Amino acid sequence: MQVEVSMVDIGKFKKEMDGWVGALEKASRVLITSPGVADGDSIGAQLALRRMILQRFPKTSVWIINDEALPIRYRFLPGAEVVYTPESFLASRETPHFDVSIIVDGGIDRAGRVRSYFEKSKTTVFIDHHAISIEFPYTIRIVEPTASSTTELLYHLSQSADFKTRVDSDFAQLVYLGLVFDTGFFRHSNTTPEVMELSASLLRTGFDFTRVGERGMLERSFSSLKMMSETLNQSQLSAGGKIIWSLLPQETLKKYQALDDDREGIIDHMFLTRGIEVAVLFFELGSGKTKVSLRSQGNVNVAKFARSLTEHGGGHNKSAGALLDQKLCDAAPYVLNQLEKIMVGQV
Ligand SMILES: [Mn+2]
Repeated sequence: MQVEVSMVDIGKFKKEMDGWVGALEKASRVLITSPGVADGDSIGAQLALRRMILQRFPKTSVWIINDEALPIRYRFLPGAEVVYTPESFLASRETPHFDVSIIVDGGIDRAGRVRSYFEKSKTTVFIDHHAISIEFPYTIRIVEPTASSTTELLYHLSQSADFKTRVDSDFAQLVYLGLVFDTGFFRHSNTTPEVMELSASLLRTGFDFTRVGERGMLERSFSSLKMMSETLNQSQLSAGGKIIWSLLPQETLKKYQALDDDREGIIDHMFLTRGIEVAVLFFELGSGKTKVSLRSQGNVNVAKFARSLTEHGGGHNKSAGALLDQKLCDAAPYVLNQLEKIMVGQV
């Protein structure tokens, strides 16, 4: 079998790196952010990036500010105590003025209130591994879709002559968290030989990788465990057993006092049901909108399907999502009906 090897080659970003490092040299205040609720890759990337910048430019002040509070599961990470929300940042009596602003693992369109801070900066930098992103006039774009994760891309940037970041056990575990999160513990198709080699070299720094994997990815609160149990218990099959789906209405989210990241992981269990081709989980958002999460075994391209539902849909072939302007009770039958049509046509 031919092994597909995708090398993350950062040589092509020479111009971008020169521009970025030049801006950092002159900067006294730097902002780092990520869109939405932090996941393992986005928080790993933000904290690793802060270390990279502070080691190379120790006189700079570097803030991490996200629109949403950091999920509890990530608060054990080295440096997590310096992750702010706009409220806690303003409460620290700092002014939201930054010379250089950097967004990692997704575009500024989903950065909420942090967007206004970002836009006011002289230099804006976008570092990502997603192929699709909105047009925003970033000063510098470093986007590498062959990277498994933002932390993989950042690791390579950190080892360039511009930064030469010391890879100690703290830095290594931040990069590692992004790798395990975005590859689903080295299961997804983005798990390249290079990802495994990089992980091996990170492990040699001696951090507690069991703790990073278990606390950073698998641990749940007791009420979150109960909510997962109820959601799995109520899942149903359709399309002759090819689709498994379930609902997470506001009522259930409230009953278990669910936090945003409590929704993580449920669909992964549904997806592993023998014989199914697509798993669908519907989340009711408070605003009368519905978020649809999709996972496919491979025959159905769920990114394409998500885009067919709405322009606010997309993702990867096997893992995608969409945000619908419909209530849960309308969105679920509509989406399942559309999906069944595709799957019946497929034979
Ligand atoms: Mn990512």
